[in-house]
Amino acid sequence: MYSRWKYRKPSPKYLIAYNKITKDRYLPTGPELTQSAQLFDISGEKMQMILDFPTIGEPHYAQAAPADLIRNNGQLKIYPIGDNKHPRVAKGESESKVVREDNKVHVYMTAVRSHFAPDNIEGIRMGDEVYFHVTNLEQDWDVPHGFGIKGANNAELLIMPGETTTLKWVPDRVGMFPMYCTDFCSALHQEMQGYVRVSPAGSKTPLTYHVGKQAPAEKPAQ
Ligand SMILES: [Cu+2]
Repeated sequence: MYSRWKYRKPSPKYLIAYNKITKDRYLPTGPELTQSAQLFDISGEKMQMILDFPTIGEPHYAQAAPADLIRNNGQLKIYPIGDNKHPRVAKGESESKVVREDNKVHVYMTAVRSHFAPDNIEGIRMGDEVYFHVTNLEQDWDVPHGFGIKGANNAELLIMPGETTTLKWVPDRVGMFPMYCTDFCSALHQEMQGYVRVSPAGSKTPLTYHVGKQAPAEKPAQ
């Protein structure tokens, strides 16, 4: 293990230069050019540039850490799905469901390459509050999924492998609303989508939900 103290000390090996002016360095793409940075090895007799790269915005501060400090210290790659204690988790597609509690509708949804379950929901009514509890079933590194629904006034979700997060959505009009994955997850990312139908207040449209194109499962209205 590394002691923290060790890495509070400046390294005598490297120097970084942040450079405001980059004229003639990069392709002329507009009135402003990107800023640049350069990393030097200063361990020898003569300093040597070992990396020369563009940076975003005005460069001011930098901190460097040895790669091993990150690599060897409990790097988190996934959240084990078995340890997920979220009260509205769906640990598999068979646990996905939509449950009405008065005017609150809880969608227990799963995301895995490359679909949501359920991905088609009917029976939401004006006046409802819809809570999408989306569980990312992936147990592989670097496969987050996103979730967004058209008309949501807050944000989207970004769900790490094994995690469950919730988006609240209050429909403001009757109609069909697409929902979709908002984080590129595979070549079939664009297929991670579905629809929610919102009916008028007081409508008798039963709450149904299913995956894909098959006929709605015979699930009783709740
Ligand atoms: Cu996705």
